[in-house]
Amino acid sequence: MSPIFKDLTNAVRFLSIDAVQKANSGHPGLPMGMADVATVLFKYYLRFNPKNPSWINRDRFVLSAGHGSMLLYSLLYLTGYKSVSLKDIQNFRQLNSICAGHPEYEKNSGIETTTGPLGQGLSNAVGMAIAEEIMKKRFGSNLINHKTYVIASDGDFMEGISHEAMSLAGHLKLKNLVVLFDNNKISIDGSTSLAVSDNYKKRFESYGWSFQEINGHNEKQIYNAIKKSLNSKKPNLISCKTIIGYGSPNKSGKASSHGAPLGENEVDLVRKKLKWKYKPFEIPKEILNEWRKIGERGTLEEKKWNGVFDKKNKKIKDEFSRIIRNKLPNDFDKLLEEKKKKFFNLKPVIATRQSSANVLEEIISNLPELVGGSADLSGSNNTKTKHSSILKPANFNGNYIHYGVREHAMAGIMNGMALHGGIIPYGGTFLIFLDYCKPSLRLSALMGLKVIYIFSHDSIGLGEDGPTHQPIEHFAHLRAIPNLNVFRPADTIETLECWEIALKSSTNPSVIALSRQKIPFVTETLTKKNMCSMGGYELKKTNSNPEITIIASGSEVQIAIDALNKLKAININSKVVSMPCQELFDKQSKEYKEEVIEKNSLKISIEASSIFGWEKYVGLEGVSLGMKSFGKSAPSKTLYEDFNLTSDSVVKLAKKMLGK
Ligand SMILES: Cc1ncc(C[n+]2csc(CCOP(=O)(O)OP(=O)(O)O)c2C)c(N)n1
Repeated sequence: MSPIFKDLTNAVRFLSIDAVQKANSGHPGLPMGMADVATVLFKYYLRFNPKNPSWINRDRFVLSAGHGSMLLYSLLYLTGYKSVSLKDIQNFRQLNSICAGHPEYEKNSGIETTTGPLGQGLSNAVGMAIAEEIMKKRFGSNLINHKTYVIASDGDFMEGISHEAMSLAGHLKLKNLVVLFDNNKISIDGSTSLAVSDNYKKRFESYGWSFQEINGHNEKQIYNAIKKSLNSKKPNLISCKTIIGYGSPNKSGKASSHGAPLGENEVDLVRKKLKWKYKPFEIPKEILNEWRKIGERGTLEEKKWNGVFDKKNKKIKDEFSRIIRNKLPNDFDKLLEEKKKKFFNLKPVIATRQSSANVLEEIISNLPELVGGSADLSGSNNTKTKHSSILKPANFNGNYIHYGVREHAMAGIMNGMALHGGIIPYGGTFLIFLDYCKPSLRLSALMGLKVIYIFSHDSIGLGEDGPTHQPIEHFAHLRAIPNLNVFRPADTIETLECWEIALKSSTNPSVIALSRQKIPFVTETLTKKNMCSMGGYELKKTNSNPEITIIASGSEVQIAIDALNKLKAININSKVVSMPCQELFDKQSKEYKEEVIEKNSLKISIEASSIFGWEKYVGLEGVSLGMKSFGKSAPSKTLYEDFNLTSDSVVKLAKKMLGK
C-alpha cells in the first residue's frame, strides 16, 4: 500500500470515527472496513464531478449499506462536494444536517439515493443500471456510457429483495453494474454464521453474474478486480473480504464496532495503531489536496462530454434536455384534451384497469421516457400496450419490463430509474400485493420521486379470487403515507385525469388503483379542467339544498348515483361527491371543501375498503359504509350485497339518519 493511499484511506476512517464519536451514535465499523475499497473506487475509477453532482453521465455510487453513511459523507467532503462541509460532518446525525443518520437522497448533493432499509440500495442500483442502458440505446454510447457502483453488506444480501433484484439483473445481463460486497462476516447479532450459510460464488453465478473474491484491504487486488469488471459481459459481484472496524485494536472483527461509537480510549488506540497523528476532524492540507485532485478530474471529463453533446443535432439535444429536466412534451396538454373529448363521446362501460390501458395506449407513443412493466400481471393490470416493446437481456431497445413475480424489486428498481433521470417508471401488480413492495413504495414517497404504481383489482369487486386477493386495509395504509397521491378513479375520464396528475407530479409518487370489474361511465359534463386535481368534486345533485351528501370513490361512485336516484324518488334530495384522491382534496380551501361536502347535510361515505379515515369527511353524525372484515370468495355482485355495499343500504341509512 503506497503511503499516500494509506493517508487517503485514513482520512476517510478518522472523519468517520470522529463524527460517530462526537454524535455519540452511528456506525463506525463499515467505513473503517470499506475505506480501502471506496478509496480505490474513487481514486481510479469513479467518474463524477463534485462541481456538478447532477451531471447526467456520471457514474452512480450507491451505498446500499446505509448504516455506514459516514463513509459516503467523508468521501463527498474530501472530494470537494459543496453539499457536505466539515461543519456538516461535525453535525453528523443532528437536526437538519445533510449528514443524517442514514443517507437521505437530495438532488444535486452526491447522495444518489436514500438507503438504510437494507437491500433497497441494491434494487435502486439495478434500476439505475437499466435506465443507463435504455438511455444509451436511445441517445448513443458516446453520450451515455456510465457505470453503477454499489457498496453492499451482509445484511443487504440476507434481505429477500436482493434475490429479486440480483436475479433480474443477471437475467438482463446488466454488465454496467458493479457491486462491491463488504464481506466482513459480521452483522449486529455477531458472526453471520449464526444465520447464513450461503455459498455466494454459487449464488451469484447461478444468477448469471461474474464473481470475484479479493482481499478488501489490498489496494492492488481491489484495483485489478474493478478493472476486470469493466470488460465483463455480466453484472459484477466483487466479494471484498474485509475486517469490520479495521484498525481498532479491541473492536475490529467484532460486532461491537458495527453500530456504536468506539469510545474515546479506543479511538486513541486506533490513532496510534494507524499512525494518524491529527486531531479530530483535522485533515492535513496535503492529504485534503490529494483528495480534492481526485474530485477535480471530473471537471475535465464533463467538459469533454459537453463537447460530444454539443455536436449532436438540435432535435436530439432538445429531446435529451427535455427528458433530463423531467418536462413533458409541449403539445402534451393538447393531446390529453383531444383524448378526453374522444373518451367522453364514447362513454365506455369498462373496468378502470381497461380505462388505464386505453389512456396509456393513446399517450405512450408521445412519451418515450415512459417505461412500464408489471410483476407478471401484464394482462391483468393492463400495463402493456400495443406500443410497448419488451426490454430483453442485453437489448435495451424497449419501454416495457417483464419484472417477473418480483413486486419488491420492481418498486425498488422503479425508484432507481426515477433517480437516474430521463425515465418515468410505471409498474403494475394487484393492490393486495402492495404488501410485497411497500418498503420501496414508502421510499418513493420519502425521496419524492415520480414513480407511478398501477394497482388493479382494487377491492372485493375482484370477486372469486377471494379474501387472499381482496385488499381491505390497503387504502388506509397508503393514505397514511406522506407525500403520496392515492388515486381511485371512477371511469375513463377520471382515469385519464389521474394519469395526467401523476405524470405532472414531479416531487411525489402516485398510486392509481383500478377496478377489475366493469363499471359504468359516470362523468356528467366534459370539462377542460382536470376535476380530479381537486381531489373530490360534486358529480351530481338533485337540488341546491341536499339533505344528504354521499361521498364515494372508484367503483362505488355508481352505487352512490343509484342511491341518489332512489332517494329522489322518495323526495329526499341528495348529492354525490366523487372523491378520487383524498390527499388532493385535503389541500383545497375550507370554502371549497365545505361547498363540495355540503356543510349542512348529513354525510354518508361508501368505499369497498376499510372505513378508517373516512370519519374526517362524514363527521360525528355521518356514517361510512365499507369493509370491517376480510372479504369472501364469490362473484363480485354477490359480495357487494353480502357486505351491504349497495344503493339500497345507502337509502335505508339515509332514511334512518333523517328520521324518515
Ligand atoms: C431492512 C432492514 N432490517 C434491519 C435493519 C437494521 N440493521 C442495520 S445494519 C444491520 C445488519 C448489519 O450487518 P451487515 O449488513 O453485515 O453490516 P456490517 O455489520 O458489516 O456493517 C441491521 C440488521 C436495517 N437497517 N434494514
